[in-house]
Amino acid sequence: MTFRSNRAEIDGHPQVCHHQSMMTMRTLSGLSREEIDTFHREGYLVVENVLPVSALDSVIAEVTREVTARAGELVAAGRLSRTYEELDFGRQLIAIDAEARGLVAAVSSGALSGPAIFEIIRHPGLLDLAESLCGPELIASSVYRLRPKLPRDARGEVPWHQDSSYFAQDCDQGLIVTIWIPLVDAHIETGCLYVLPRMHQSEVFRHQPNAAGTYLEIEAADLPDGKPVAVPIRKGGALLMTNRTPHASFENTSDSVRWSMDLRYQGASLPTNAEQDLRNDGSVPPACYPPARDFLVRSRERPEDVVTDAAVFHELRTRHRTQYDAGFANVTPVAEKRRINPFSLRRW
Ligand SMILES: O=C(O)CCC(=O)C(=O)O
Repeated sequence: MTFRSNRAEIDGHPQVCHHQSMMTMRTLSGLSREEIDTFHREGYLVVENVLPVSALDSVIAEVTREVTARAGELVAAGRLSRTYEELDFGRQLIAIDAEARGLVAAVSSGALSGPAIFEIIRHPGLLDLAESLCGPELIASSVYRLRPKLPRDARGEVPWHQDSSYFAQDCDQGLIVTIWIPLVDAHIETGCLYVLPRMHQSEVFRHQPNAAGTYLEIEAADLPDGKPVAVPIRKGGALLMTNRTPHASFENTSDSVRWSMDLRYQGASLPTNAEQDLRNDGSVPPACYPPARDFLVRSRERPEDVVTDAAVFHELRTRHRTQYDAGFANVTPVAEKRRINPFSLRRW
């Protein structure tokens, strides 16, 4: 397989994370003591069979509707020959992208925020995992990402980075858990994630924008020595990482799209804008990632403030982002949707 220049040296043979494969749904709610210890020691943890296929299939159906609707608009505008809706989830976007490249960006990242996406973010199985690490007052971050990684497409290759490189420095020492979930089986050929174990104990390494200006990356010279581990995950499983765990994903050499989502959670003691709208004077409440709106997703102390309505979720995050962009005159044109938000660039 092809690795990019900023990968750690791995003698051409990545170590592969082998985890117990259970065919039945996990019954344990939350993480065991041993799993928590592993997470804190290694900086990552694989949890299998945590999401029922039905919950993921709802997301797939919602994303497929969005892709087909947007493709329909392109057909109407004469920019696409047909919607390719007869193709399956792994292939429809490939066929569309071959004719109209803009559609991938239009559905990627945080562009979609429908009810099935909201239900996955607040799925009790995932919240139990997040609670085991972040405590019972749980904030979900609006910085969730939907990622279609197309075959042999450099746009989907994510260079080595720590998520903290995109966040406010005040949050470096806190824990923001990333829960990475594949919507289809993710293995080495389709472009699963790679992690550098035990490096999360270090500081945040130096990051720079990559050549395309789409991601922050740790350049080879700044990458710590260590043996990357490939982390294949089956549909229904999850990879948990800290905000300082270096990770990357490389080329999809299969012939089908690797769809995944990465979700983020933190405890209420870290800076968060979950309770605050943007101020009228345009100033921005402190948060680990101010451009996006957080929201309370589980609470024993204030259950009445937990966001449980998909329409409220959609409205909150859309209004916040619109006002943030307007206030800071950094409205991101559609063509630039995949560029790094100026907030994250300020740090580097
Ligand atoms: O899904 C990928 O390929 C990259 C994910 C990632 O970088 C993240 O979850 O922070």
